Amino acid sequence: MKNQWWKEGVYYQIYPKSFNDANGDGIGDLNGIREKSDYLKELGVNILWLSPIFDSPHADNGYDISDFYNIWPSFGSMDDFDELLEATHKKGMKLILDIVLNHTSEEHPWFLESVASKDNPYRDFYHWQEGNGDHPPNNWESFFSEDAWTKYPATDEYYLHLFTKNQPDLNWENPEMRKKLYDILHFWLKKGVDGFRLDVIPLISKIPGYPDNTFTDFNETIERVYANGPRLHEHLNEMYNEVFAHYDAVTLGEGIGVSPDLAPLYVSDKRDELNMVYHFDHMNLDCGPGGRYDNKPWSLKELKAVISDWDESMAGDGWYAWYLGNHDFGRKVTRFGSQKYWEKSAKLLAVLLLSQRAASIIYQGDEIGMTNIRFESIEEHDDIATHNAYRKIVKEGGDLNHFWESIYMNGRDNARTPVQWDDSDYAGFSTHEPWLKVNPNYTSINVKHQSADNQSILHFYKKLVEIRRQYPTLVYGQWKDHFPDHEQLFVYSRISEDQQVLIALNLSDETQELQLVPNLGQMDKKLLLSNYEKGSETTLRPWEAVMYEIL
Ligand code: ISL
Ligand code: CA
Repeated sequence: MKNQWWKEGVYYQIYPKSFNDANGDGIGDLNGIREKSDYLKELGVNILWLSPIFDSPHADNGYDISDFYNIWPSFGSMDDFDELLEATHKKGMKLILDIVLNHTSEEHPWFLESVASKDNPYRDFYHWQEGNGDHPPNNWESFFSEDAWTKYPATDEYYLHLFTKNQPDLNWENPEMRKKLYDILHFWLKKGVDGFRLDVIPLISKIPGYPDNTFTDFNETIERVYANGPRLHEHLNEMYNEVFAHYDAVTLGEGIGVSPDLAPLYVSDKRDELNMVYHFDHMNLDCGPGGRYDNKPWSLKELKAVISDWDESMAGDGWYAWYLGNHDFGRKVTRFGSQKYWEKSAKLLAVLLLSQRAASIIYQGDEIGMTNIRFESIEEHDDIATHNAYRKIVKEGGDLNHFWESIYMNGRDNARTPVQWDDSDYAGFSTHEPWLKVNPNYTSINVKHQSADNQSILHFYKKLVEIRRQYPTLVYGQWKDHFPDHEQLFVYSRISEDQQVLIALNLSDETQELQLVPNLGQMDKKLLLSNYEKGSETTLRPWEAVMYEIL
């Protein structure tokens, strides 16, 4: 297996709207990111991923692009972007952009042309269909709790949108449309960006004839109906040949609907499609049959199985990216950690994040253990997905208490509250009231406090990122789970020819016996990292995490 910068780099995802506001209007911006480039450099991350920065009406916070060639004015200008790119490169870091090629905004000029008439040359850039009598063309439901088709009165036809009606899906069957997308990618790559995170890329090829969905489980619907369409791999291969073959740039696909069995089709070295995908299998562990608004307990055994299945699938050929939260989910410490052992569990999760055979992605604010927030009412929420789901549950008379508990655990706004820089007003994110409420715990959880405390979560992350750099076996080494069935302990090794690291994690509020690891006491070893002061070799305390080099 070939070593590559994009495999071993530590990624840091920035949600620009919430990262840092330089001009005091309550909205994070590109200059705000540039102001923090020393902070990021010191943290040790080396690839920055920016959630979409293109011009957009922000119905879905930029995942609805109206102009691929310009920056959203609230984020800044193209000059600001060029300066950010230069500053990032000067500091030895790379920058990748998040781009949406499955759909545009309804305000994109192509769509405005497309709605105008049935014979407009842009008509075929989107999916237009006649209704079924008074009904939409089929029974598809969008990801955001509404019909996936909306009727446009002027021509009496429906257009397809797998997300909100503000996000019409592009028709990849149309070669001119594809060519225009490739031109966009070339434009940014020529500017010097180091790659792309490709939003919902598995969804670009639709099943011809748009047959009805017969699955009741939404995840199954995603995998078998919306994602992995018949021409998907043909399109990805064409995009590679037309665009990415000409640059040293990374492609990270958002692997929605991608199982470990299907993943090699996307990322095998032999296929010239994408470099990596990130999957959703662990993100779905706490979702009941009703999906993300139907929260249920998760188990460690299932999490281990997810990691093991993916590791096995990618072991010979291919690579994936690993994360424990992003802008679409609850904060990882609230979801997978412990309330009682907040600090210990945040550190343990950092180890879990940065010790897999995959590219690690840190989500902004996780390096200080930012937590979920409990909003008082639906009005305080911004996320359109949350609003739609709420409307639906009210309409259908569903269980509102369960809905709120699910939102508290996994609502998307949890991860979108402003980054907590210090304990001044608005957490030092802005001098103006931010677009989304600051988590009230900013007075105790913030970067300033943790920078000054060398036992903090922030310092722990720095150490860990450095260790991952010093121990390539943590990136490339084989992965071996010692006790796949244990419900509290997660003990695994990373093994290469000349290096071996043992990782032991206790994901519970109780002390656990560790003699489980045969001969640990007799082994010649060096403690690389621990989240308690003095480690013991026979027990692991609540949420204790240790990493040994086996000599
Ligand atoms: O998992 C989800 C729904 O069950 C989502 O939160 C999300 O819609 C899905 O992961 C796809 O995400 C991406 O595309 C969306 C955008 O809203 C998300 O922010 C983006 O990450 C539409 O562009
Ligand atoms: Ca601003």
